[in-house]
Amino acid sequence: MHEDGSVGTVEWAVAGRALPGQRVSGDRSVVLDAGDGSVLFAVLDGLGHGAAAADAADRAAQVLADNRAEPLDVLMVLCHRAMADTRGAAVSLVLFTGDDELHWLGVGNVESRVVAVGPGKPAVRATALMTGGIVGYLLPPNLQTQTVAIRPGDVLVMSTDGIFSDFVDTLDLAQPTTDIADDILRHHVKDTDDALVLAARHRGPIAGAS
Ligand SMILES: [Mn+2]
Repeated sequence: MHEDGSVGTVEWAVAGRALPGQRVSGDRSVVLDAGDGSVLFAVLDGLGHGAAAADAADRAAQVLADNRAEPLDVLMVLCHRAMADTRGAAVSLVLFTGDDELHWLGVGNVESRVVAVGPGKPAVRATALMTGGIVGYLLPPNLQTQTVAIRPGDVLVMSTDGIFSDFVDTLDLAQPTTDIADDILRHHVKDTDDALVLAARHRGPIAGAS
């Protein structure tokens, strides 16, 4: 599975595949134009795998599409309610506001990182705090959205736990996000789970635009 596109100043791509032997993946991603130059990213990992996991992730994806302008903590609660009669899912939400800031909120095992071009190898500029829980089943009581800085050229990488998380050192940030996502999936996928990775680059203000 591969998708890519661009929204506002953001170029993004997603690569994923189902657990070998399964027809559907329970991992989903959502990229939504949230208005006013904002982009909402979500990566969802339905508990377990197969159709029941995909059903949980689909519910959350629909809720996000229908309520994209709400704050992240509200979106998390809406996802929780919508998945109440499903297995539930790990949910990570990232809002890029277009003004060099990211807001992020995650429950369960989806990793979100901002990676910057460093001297030599890429450097992790920020890592989202992961809060334990299962959205749809057990939501932690204090949902705290974090805000981090993102500079033009930085890449947001969100990955489910079907991806080994040691991919940062070998990233080639000079590549388009479509190649970044495909390379991470190809070289860091686990054989034991569905897998999905989303890469999004902040391109900064378009030259000549005011
Ligand atoms: Mn998983």
